[in-house]
Amino acid sequence: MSSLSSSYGATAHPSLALVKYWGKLPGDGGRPEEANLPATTSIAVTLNRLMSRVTVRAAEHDRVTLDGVEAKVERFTPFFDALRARLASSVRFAVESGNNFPTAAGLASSSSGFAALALACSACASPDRTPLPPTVLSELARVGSGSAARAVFGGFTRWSRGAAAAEQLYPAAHWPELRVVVLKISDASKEITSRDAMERTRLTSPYFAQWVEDNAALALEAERALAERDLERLGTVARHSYLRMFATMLGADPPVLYWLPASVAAIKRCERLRAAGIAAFETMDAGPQVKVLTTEHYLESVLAALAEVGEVFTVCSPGPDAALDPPSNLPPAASPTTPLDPPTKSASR
Ligand code: 2P0
Repeated sequence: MSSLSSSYGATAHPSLALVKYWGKLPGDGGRPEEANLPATTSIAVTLNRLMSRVTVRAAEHDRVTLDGVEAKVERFTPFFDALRARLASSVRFAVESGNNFPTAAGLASSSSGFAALALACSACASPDRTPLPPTVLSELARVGSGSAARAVFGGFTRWSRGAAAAEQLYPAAHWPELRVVVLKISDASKEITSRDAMERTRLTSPYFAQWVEDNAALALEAERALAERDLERLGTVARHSYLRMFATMLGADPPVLYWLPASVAAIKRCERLRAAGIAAFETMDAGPQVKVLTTEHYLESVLAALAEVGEVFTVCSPGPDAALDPPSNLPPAASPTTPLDPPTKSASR
């Protein structure tokens, strides 16, 4: 069993949805097994250069710091409780968590954060530090944040409508030439959390039912494009998914709009690149940042064009599974005093 002095570190990488999860199935009666069950099937890629890192210790009370700042522990309680129930454990957790990218700015920090937490907390609470199987970790991470179900796995993932856990479709090696250019439009935290925006959309947008109905065909098309590594096809379906997600959000009451003028400039820039025969397919999430799918072949042209409209934060390839630190030689927790390297510093394209 874990002792008060042992610490457990884990890292995970955010999951970028190509076909989006936006909306939950109703019926969350506060039971963890019903939390964050998706109304839509999502298809995603895990991004290698963006990273969350957590360190967990057994403690008297649950406690979480994010990038060195004490967080509201209630946000984490359903996840901790689900994990304790699964392991029949009464361990409380002291967590230090950090990201090498802006938190709560639409770069999926909750996906990588909860995926890393599921690994580290389960090691902390289980006998002999044995990690739980990935599908169980995915289920537990989902209780913390839906998209975290996918971030447990590297490479390419599917999280089906209503499914308790996500699954890996292909490891990262399936498509090593794929690149995702992450364009930072703003690092301000979003005005409305994705959780609240998603729920508002479900409850008030007259387009929500149609969004859900339309999703099944998009997910299927994305899977076929992925199987064939067909970027034109995958990029086209990814654009349909994010644009229809935002169309549905705009229909909410009050409407939800995460875009900034520079986001639109980036979208238009991608349109011009495609017209010139350069593969550049953008997607966006719950924030103003723009992520552009391309391949190694087109990368230099895409980077040159996008640098005119925003700050290229990093360039990612398909990334690895969430991972527990090796048992010895644990590195220190990420915090403002021990910052994670920004992804561009170590980036070698
Ligand atoms: C996704 N997003 O599929 C979608 C696309 C944002 C846009 O999952 O309430 O933090 O914790 O389950 O996972 C962001 O929402 O929401 C998200 P919760 P989450 O990646």
